[in-house]
Amino acid sequence: MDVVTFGEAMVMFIANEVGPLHSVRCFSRSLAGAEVNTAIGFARLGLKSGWVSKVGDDIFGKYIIQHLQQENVNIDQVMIDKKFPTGFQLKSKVMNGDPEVQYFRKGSAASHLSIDDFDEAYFRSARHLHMTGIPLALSNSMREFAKHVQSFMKMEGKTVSFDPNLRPSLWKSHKEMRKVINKIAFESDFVLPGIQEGEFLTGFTQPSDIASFYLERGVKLVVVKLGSEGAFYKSHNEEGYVNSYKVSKVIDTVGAGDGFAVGLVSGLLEGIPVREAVLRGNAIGALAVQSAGDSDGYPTRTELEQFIKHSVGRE
Ligand code: KDG
Repeated sequence: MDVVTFGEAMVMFIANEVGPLHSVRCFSRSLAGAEVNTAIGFARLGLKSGWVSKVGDDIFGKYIIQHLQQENVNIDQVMIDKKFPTGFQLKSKVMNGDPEVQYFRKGSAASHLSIDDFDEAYFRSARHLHMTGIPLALSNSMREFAKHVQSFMKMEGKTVSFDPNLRPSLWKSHKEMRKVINKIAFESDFVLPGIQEGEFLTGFTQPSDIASFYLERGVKLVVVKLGSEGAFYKSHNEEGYVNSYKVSKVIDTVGAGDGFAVGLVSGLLEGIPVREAVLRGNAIGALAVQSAGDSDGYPTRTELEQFIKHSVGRE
């Protein structure tokens, strides 16, 4: 495999009409979960990706498995848990800004993933591990699993990318969130915070200072996502801003950060220059915001190449 990832997938019901969630009558079913989004994104580009998790023995679990089979994501390590259910979430439809999200995931099957479920050979078979901060917040057992996977992959000489993906509502306190997330970030090769996440995690406001904070603690490359302003990257020998692509209509911003990770990490794994990998991240982010589902807008390899070639309207 090229990339392995792990986390929680949820069935997502997206409102068909604009308005607060409690007033919505009709929803469309889709799939959510930062890590599963990235696994789908990598597979669409033709990389071999695997996603490790647990789902409940229920229709939501069946839906997730079927969806991932259709997307060619390896699910050999997706376990079916007889005791706990698959989580789900509702997402509102908005004209501007970020949608309202309500989770129904407490005590889900995925949150029971633990070190007992760790399969050494499966993780060893991947070149790269992509992680996000969400599993660190879901349960103690999942946090231990995450730490274990990261140290194992590092010991095996694999590269690790980490997107903090801060979800304050899932954490007991901001202090704990900062401490736990930074500990994992310091042990990663590539760290990809959004600008506000970077500010919160480091106390700095400038992308360059946020990046230096992590570089000084052992990280090799930091890419700070700046939304419609593009992204800033910094390693020990290069740095720069990469503009975003012009987007005609933003439909839903959720899933854009995961799309960015797919572009960046796939580029790095393919050995293209860092700047081009960041540009690829921006391209997938731009495609992602133009559709309602988290991963619906992620491109195939041909779609990505066409988009980059024809998007002359870069700001
Ligand atoms: O990155 C997109 C995710 O936020 C979304 O799919 C839901 O993973 C999710 C979460 O736990 O918030």
